[in-house]
Amino acid sequence: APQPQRPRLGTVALASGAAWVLAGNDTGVMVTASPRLYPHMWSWDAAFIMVGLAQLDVDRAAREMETLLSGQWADGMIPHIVFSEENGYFPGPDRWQTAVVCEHAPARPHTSGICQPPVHAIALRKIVDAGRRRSGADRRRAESLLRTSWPRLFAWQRWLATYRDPLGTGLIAVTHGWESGMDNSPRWDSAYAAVRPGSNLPPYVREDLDKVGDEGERPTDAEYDRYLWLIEEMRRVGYRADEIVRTGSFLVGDVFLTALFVLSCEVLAELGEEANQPEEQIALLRHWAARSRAAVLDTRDPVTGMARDYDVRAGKWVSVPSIAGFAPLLCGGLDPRQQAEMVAVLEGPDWMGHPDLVAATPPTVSPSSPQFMPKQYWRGPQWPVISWLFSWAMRRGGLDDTAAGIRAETLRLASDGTFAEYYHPLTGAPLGSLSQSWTAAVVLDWLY
Ligand code: 9YW
Repeated sequence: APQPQRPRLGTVALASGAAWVLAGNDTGVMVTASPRLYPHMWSWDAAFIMVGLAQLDVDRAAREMETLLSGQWADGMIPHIVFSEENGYFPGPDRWQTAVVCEHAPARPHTSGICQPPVHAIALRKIVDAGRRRSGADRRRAESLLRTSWPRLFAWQRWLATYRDPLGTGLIAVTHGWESGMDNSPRWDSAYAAVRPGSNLPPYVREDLDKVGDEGERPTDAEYDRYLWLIEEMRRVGYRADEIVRTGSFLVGDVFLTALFVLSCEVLAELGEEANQPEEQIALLRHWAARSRAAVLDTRDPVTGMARDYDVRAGKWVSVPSIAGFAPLLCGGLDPRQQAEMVAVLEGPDWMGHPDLVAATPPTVSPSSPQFMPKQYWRGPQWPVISWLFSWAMRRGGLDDTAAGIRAETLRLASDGTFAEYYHPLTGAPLGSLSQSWTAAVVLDWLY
């Protein structure tokens, strides 16, 4: 395979570089997602950042969780952005107006009005484990965080189970592509095509385009109009969760997010047992996990075996060859033969084993697919954070060899030391923002 051209860092230099990125992006109460492009706290980024911080400083990791939870809505939703005092990102608090129109949103900190994938229980697990490996103050800090944040994370899982299961099957739905974390993945193209921005969409100016090397690495203006239109719809109904699911233009059962929901329910149930949390709540988590795991397995395409999203508004399956098709490898539940087959596809020539890839880590879209765009955001590039998720979940599920391979190959890609948001699969070039916190955080976790 072709090799990337940049200087490669050794383990110690790479770990120091990663710690340096996290320190550089730290405002004191939050590690922003990146220095210029995203100067605020993003919900799922924060979870991965905690995973990295836990290796460096248990107290700092715990404070990150507390900052995130200070933005939790009264109904349990963890918003996708907790805003810092910085400007320079659009849409900011003035556009969202959550505290103005929604009684559940906190007045401070400012928050957005949608959510992101639930991976926070994994972060809590990592902080608790790091605290227990150390002694004295770290252990006490982690145990106390476990007691205070467990009920909050339970409320978050319950919010998803309550408001985001429109079919009643356990397939958790998103009401905006941003909620999936994979903003412009081709998974959402057909659902977005049906979103018609109204002529009364208030005007806006994007702030992202001059902060990356090349505009072609970011979503298009037509995509942004739809992102903003959905927010406008939500604002007009006061961000009422039931109303958005009933009337919003976009509603898709997200199989990848659902698999993460399963994992988080299970991890939170385990933590709840360790911390003597209410038995009926632990039982509920296990019940949601079982239901949603069955829902993930039920999405599989009868021909390809790949998991699929379901467009609730259009009433149809979405069969786009994206990384989300491998969701069952995150949440488990396949029988051994089916699982081996799916691993073989992931490691095979259409995915990680594609001969033109610089590193054998999962691209977001198959390089064999006509939709593959190697430098365009969620339409092809490799995202280290997605590799970390697969590696972590596969190790948990007993797929140690595949997990170890993904770890080694992603570290090789990231050893250019740029900590890029995403990488060009065919050249290894760093793309999007550099010094991206979650990239640094997962590298740190892997090196410890
Ligand atoms: C945006 C912060 C976020 C991630 C998302 C990613 C991107 C924000 O950056 O969205 O404005 O484009 O798609 O997953 O949380 O890193």
